[in-house]
Amino acid sequence: MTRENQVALYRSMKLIREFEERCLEMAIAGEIIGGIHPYIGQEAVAVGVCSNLTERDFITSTHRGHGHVLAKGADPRRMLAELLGTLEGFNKGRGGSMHAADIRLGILGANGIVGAGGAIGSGAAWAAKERGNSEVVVSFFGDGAMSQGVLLEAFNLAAIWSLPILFVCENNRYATSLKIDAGLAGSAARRAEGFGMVARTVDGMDAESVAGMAGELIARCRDGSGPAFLECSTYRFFEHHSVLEKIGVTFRDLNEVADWRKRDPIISLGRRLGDEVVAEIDAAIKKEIDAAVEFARNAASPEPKDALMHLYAGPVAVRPGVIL
Ligand SMILES: Cc1ncc(C[n+]2csc(CCOP(=O)(O)OP(=O)(O)O)c2C)c(N)n1
Ligand SMILES: [Mg+2]
Repeated sequence: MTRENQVALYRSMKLIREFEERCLEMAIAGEIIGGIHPYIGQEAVAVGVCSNLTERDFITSTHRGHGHVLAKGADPRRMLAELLGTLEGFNKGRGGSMHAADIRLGILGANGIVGAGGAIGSGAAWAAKERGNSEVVVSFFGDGAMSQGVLLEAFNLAAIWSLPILFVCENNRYATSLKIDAGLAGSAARRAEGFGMVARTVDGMDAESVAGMAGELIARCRDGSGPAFLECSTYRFFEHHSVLEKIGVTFRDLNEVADWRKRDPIISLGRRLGDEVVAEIDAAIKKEIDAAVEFARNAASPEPKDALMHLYAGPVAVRPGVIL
């Protein structure tokens, strides 16, 4: 990988880390109502995968979605404004953390329903295939989604119809408090192979490895070879949700958490880049997130009388003469 690409990966991971650390503080302080699911620790997955996408490609995301949305190019100012429920958010504050979406960038949304993004992604991939260009879809989900019926149905249709979609399973070993051994029979990647998909596993704590492996699989999707599956071995550094951080509840062995923290993807890549480059990028990102916080805090909230506006789409022209 070129140094320029390594710098881009580092920059994008650091942006997510700084954004999420600030969000976690704001959630614990009660400023982000409803709290957040922090993505801290898993940055290499979103960044490595999305480094292979263009603005024309699509992603679907999860309840732990901030990292995916930022890695796909969303503006952190408008994203934070969304989390604060303001009119400057890209969904006018109606989406919030778990439904943040910037459709113009192909971000089809974070999603509060575990496993649902796989079905939405397969639909988008079907549409892309109909359009006949080389757009692809990436659907991110957690290990917990692997046992949701809707996701397995999406695998089936994607494989039967040979859709241009990469399914990315972020195996962080837990679904809330449920350890993977107690929640998932067999292996995620072997299950995907059962649907006839090419399936690979990768070290999800290393952005360069993720970028390389995702690049190969996305290229296959783009050239019409059908869906593929990537299982990324990763770990979240904080608790499942900010409220658990606030009240100090943990479901995990703290030695295990400490061991995974030693494999911080940002520190590892930073070491390869050197202190000077890292210090410069870190300072620039801090400024960018400071500005995002100020922007979001100054943004206006919707009027209570408008609470029900912007919740449903108006008529959509599917194609000339077809309006739903
Ligand atoms: C269909 C559905 N069932 C249950 C929940 C409650 N829930 C929210 S997050 C979560 C755990 C998901 O685990 P995983 O998919 O591994 O993602 P992670 O939180 O580890 O990123 C559960 C069970 C939900 N949101 N949707
Ligand atoms: Mg999980």
